[in-house]
Amino acid sequence: MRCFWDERQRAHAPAVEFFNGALHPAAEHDGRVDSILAAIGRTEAPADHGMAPLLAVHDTGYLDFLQRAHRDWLAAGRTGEALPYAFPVVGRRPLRLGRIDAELGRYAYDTTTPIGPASWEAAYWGAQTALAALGAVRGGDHAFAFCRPPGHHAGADYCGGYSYLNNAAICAVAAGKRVAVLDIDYHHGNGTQDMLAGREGIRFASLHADPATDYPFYWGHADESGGNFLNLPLPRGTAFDAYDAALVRALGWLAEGSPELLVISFGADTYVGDPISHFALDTPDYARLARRIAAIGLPTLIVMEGGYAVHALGDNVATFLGGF
Ligand code: SP5
Ligand code: ZN
Repeated sequence: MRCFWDERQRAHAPAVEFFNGALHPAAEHDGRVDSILAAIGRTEAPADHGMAPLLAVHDTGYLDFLQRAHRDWLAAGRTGEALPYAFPVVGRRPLRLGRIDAELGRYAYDTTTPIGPASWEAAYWGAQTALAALGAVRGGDHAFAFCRPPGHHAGADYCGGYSYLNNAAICAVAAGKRVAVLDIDYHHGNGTQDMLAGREGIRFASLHADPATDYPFYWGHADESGGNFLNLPLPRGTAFDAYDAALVRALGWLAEGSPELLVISFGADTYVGDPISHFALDTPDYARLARRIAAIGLPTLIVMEGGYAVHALGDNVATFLGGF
């Protein structure tokens, strides 16, 4: 399978994230890169498709903010990475915001997604990596986009969950055909759902930890399905058999849309040893999942999302890709 990666994605190297009342070492750190690159072998660098495919799904003000946020942070006399601490309550009226802290809260929904000096460049080349892999799939093949930072928690005008640009949504819309988007990261793909809801010709299905117990809490509940999206939350402890049964359901529902292309948001944080997650898939299970998905016979773009057990991450990714 052709694999795409751009070295500029490495420069996003967050040090810390804030949750449960304390700063923790960032789970989405640059050590994930070598684990995956060593396991997948040869990669190709993307061409530059420019801003147009990003602007097709993201808000102009948000993209402008991402590009200048860290400069504005430094200009305010801060050091390190920009993190929000105050957030507008849902339904507050739009305001013209001046101070960087006000804007950070406006364009983010959590405190785990720091913006550093190289975050925009890394996210931009992550999106270009996804678009290059999409181009490779157009020939009728499968391709893997090693995107980093991840994308599926980012919405049209917000970052969160270590995500800044939604690579899967960018590609689903750029493809310009009937697309099935399958999200099999441990966490609900809230940004992708928000961006693709109601889009003609696109269906979105997500398997994820029950948001009653797990991040991102406010999306992905079982009764939050309808129209062009389907949510299948699963309890902590879910292992292969129950996961596979939900996958069969999701694939059947996606196939009803007669898709011409499958986009997979792939997270390896469903792994039993993941440090921030609570499912129980083992390394060989990723090949079984891939074979299940490949059996539907669609050209497939695989986009990297989460996965934090660095010692096993490369193996899990390579095993998944090998199953195709
Ligand atoms: C792309 C992706 O996988 N983003 C995930 C963001 C999850 N952030 C959750 C932060 C809270 C983690 N709680 C961990 C408890 C460890 N004992
Ligand atoms: Zn995840």
